[in-house]
Amino acid sequence: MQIQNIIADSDLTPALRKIAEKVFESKRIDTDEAVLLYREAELGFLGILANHVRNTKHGDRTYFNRNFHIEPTNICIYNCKFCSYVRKINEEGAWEYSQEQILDKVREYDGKAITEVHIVGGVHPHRDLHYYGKILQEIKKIRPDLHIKAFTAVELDFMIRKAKVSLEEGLTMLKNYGLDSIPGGGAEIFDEELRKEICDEKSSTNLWLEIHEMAHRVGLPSNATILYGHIESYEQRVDHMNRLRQLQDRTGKFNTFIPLKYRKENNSMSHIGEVSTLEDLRNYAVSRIFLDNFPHLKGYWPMIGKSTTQLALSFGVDDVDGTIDDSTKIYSMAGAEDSTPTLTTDALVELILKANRIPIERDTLYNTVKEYH
Ligand code: V47
Ligand code: SF4
Repeated sequence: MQIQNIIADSDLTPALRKIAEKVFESKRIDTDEAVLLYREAELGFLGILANHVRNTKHGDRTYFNRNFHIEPTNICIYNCKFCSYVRKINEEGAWEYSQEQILDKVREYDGKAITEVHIVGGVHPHRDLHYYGKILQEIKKIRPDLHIKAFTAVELDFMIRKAKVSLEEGLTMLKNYGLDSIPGGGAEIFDEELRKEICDEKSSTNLWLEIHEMAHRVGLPSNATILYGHIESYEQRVDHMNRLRQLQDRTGKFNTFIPLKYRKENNSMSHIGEVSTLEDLRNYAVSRIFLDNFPHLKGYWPMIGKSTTQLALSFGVDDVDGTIDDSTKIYSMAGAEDSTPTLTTDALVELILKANRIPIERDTLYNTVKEYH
């Protein structure tokens, strides 16, 4: 009923009506149509379309997992302008955990029903893939069942080059050491000009895409992110998603798209400020509508806060990430809503139930661990 009403709405421009028809017929929208949605569509219209896509894929099912983060170091050779986290060796505030300290963090979860460890950090100049690979190997000895999701494409690029092996060899070696999948970070924004402006030195767009394509080919699924809400245009957001949609058409091994809202504290782009919650919701919705071949859309709650996460469940989001016992510092240092990002499983379940959705505890690959009613 709602669908017919939307299409019959006389206030709707023909172009928006055509988009609505496509979405309700499960047809793909093109890049111009996605830009038009950003520019012209009302929030309610976007919500109905995105919610339709979400409900077609997942109904009310809303996923979370039990995970913890390890950030081995914030020492990094690069200087991304949006980064609040990076330090140089011996600079105040720099940290690097030893191998033993990292393993101790894993041991802290002995006996706890955690299914995933998420490991990301800075690109340390002295560490290659064998250094990190051996840590993964030791983690698997302590906890063979734990899924290791580790290292952004930017970290992988450096550690593989440092070990002087090809991408295919490096990724295969890491897989053999114990790597199970790759997180979505380091994508930032693919437009080459803009990438030059905000993170000139880090791995190029083509390399990011090549690493994920190769990872998929050697059997490592991955996620993808976008850093939005800074100086990018709508066209550049759509271009970013289009490159991901094309890659996903070839491999089908991306699980989740995660829009990351630029946070402004303690970095050299602070003067730009931040976009509104309204813009966050619009962005989730257009992402859900455009990325028809991505199974999941993640609203990363430590970044946007709990109430926006609940709202986002009506704008295409079906996944809220995990019950992060350990704190991730990437966002708290950049001024995210939640400076101590921890939620118990009960609290996360409650958050989803209060938004009238069904909480599903999942593993990293979206197999159901437990359904909550
Ligand atoms: O690539 C850095 C972002 C990313 C800021 O795959 C910032 O499940 C906002 O990719 N404001 C790393 N964002 C984290 C990441 C991630 C997070 C959660 C889940 C998954 C997953 C992946 O953090 C970086 C960068 O885009 N970031 N600084 C900032 N000031
Ligand atoms: Fe280094 Fe990542 Fe920060 Fe860029 S965003 S400076 S690559 S830690």
